[in-house]
Amino acid sequence: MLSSRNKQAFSMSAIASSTAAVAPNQRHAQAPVAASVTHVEMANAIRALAMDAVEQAKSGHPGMPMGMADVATVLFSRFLKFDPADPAWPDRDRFVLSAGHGSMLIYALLYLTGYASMTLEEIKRFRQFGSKTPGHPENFITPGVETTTGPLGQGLANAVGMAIAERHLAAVFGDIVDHKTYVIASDGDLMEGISQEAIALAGHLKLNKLVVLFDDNGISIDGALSLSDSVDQLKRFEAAGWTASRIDGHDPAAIAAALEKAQGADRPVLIACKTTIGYGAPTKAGKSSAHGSPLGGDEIKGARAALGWSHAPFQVPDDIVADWRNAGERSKAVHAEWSKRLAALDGAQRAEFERRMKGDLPTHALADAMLKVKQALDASPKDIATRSASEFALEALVPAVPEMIGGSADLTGSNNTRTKSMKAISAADFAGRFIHYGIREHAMASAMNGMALHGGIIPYSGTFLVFSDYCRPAIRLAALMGLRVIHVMTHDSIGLGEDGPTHQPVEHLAALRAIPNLLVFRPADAVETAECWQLALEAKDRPSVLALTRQNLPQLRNRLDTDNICAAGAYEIAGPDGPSEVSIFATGSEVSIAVEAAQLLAQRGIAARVVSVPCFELFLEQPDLVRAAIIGDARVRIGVEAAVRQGWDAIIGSDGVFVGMTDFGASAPYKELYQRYGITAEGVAAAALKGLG
Ligand SMILES: Cc1ncc(C[n+]2csc(CCOP(=O)(O)OP(=O)(O)O)c2C)c(N)n1
Ligand SMILES: [Mg+2]
Repeated sequence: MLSSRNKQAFSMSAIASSTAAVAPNQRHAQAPVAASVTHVEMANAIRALAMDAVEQAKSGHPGMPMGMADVATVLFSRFLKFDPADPAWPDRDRFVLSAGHGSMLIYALLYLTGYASMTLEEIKRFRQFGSKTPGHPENFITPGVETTTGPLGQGLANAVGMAIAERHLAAVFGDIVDHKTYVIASDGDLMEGISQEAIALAGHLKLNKLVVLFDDNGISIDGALSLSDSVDQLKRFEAAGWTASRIDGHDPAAIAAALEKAQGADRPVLIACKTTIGYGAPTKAGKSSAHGSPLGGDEIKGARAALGWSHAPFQVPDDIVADWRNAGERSKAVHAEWSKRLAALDGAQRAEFERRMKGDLPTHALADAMLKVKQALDASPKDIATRSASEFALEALVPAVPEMIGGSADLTGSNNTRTKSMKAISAADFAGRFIHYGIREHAMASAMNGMALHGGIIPYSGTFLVFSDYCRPAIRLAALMGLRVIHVMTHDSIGLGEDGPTHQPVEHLAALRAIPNLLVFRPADAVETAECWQLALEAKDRPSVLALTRQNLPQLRNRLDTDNICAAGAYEIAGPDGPSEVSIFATGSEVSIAVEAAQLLAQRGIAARVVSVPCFELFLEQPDLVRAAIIGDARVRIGVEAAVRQGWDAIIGSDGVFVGMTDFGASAPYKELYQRYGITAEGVAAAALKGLG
């Protein structure tokens, strides 16, 4: 099945001369390694490792790595700026394997180019517990893997965020930030809806250092792509403001020429690489049967013969490994030059760059900003919506924490995420700190992951809480990866009123709380909002959601606490001096209702305390004794939240009383809705009386 051209042994120098007419791009283009082995041999090393590892694991996806081996070989041996000795080099090109099922492609590349942690032993342990070679690439497991991929489309949108981060940091720090973001994306990546949002945003922002290599193999799991798709991808990308071309993805000269051309692009670049899935496999190449299962002994034997690869499983001849290692050394000089440029930077600027890339907060500035906010709220309390309280906090936090990049999915005025001084990021000026993501929640959340992964940026965004569903796959990955991204999600209950049940979140808090490693904050007033912002910023290894109200709320915290009282996740906000018969636990807008209910109960001689629970996760992480003290020993426990009960039993127990929602809400003024659903001080007091019997 191999064409004679593809069988032909291309020497690296032959490729170099075939593209010599293209002007090398100053700092990026590095001379091809003086190689003794052929391109085909280098690519076949990837193919062989992929089929052998999948075979040994008895599971995995050999087709994609075998199909994209030529593209990856040209990229990694001639274009990608990277240093296996320093996987965290801030100015490395980012390589994103969006088609994460092809994980053996990147594992083979990491091994061959010389990442110390990727040994042949790890390749042999593909997909085994505790290996560096999990089923899909996980950036927190494997050095050299930039992001965790597998859910199709995410990697592509992550890459858009990385490319935005690069442009922004270059605008702030100059030429110590100057790298590309390369993506390998499959048919599935481009079919997912998120890809449309991502490519539209990338095209709009003219992210000219973003290059997508599309594995244009016309095959997905069900069979030929023609079963389900007839999009002209070139036209689609061009319509979004990209430059797009199609090449033979098995022709190294064509691949090199397309990548060379991409170096000087003035907009994002799509290179559709026509490939054969499972390239080399005698009966399965070009078929979906090569996609996601071991090829089998006979097929592998046939593939070895067709590819001219006579070596034993997992064996790559020394000269081929040596040439791959040379490819891994290619950027050493560029790396050294970069280190010199960094060292030559003004000391303060260098320290600032290093601080940001490490993800350390400007501790003093942040503490000063927090104090300023708390003093202002103490001096003149604000009975405002928590979305406005968030804006008030941001006015102090954004200048203090310059790595914060805000945004909104077209709800800027409703989410209150843009402070007065913030300029918008645009294609013409990336120095701004606010992103108009457009109505693209999913790509927004995923691009934020990419920014956080890039480093140097703490992204925060805005949309309505009900649309957290549109962000959820990306939020889940942020939690899995442990990324500091902060989602401001306003209009957090029936308290938004007239927009009605389509916009009133009911199950969303519970659904978000179900995601491990995600902090879901629901502050009760302006002071709690500031404290929750601080906690979200300080949560270096996890994402946060701030659920904020549309409606105004009274300021309940009227004492200046310099400590962050929300840090324990829950605390008694009101209560009698002595023991209580009733404990009322509430979050956000329902805390003031709970406080009123306690007052009603006090009038009837019943002692009730109120516990504000701004963050379930932080509360449930407290030591047993702390948790027990906050929960207390009142006879009746009541939970109040304008949302479903799910999750609340962890606090009130299965015998606790819950005042909240069981249905979707309705379109009406919010005060009337609270009345009709019984989420009122009277309702809570009545529930307490009933509980007391
Ligand atoms: C969001 C999402 N849906 C479904 C899947 C399961 N899945 C993995 S690969 C794939 C499609 C395979 O086609 P393609 O992307 O073209 O990859 P190829 O077979 O060409 O390697 C699917 C549906 C997934 N990983 N992510
Ligand atoms: Mg495909």
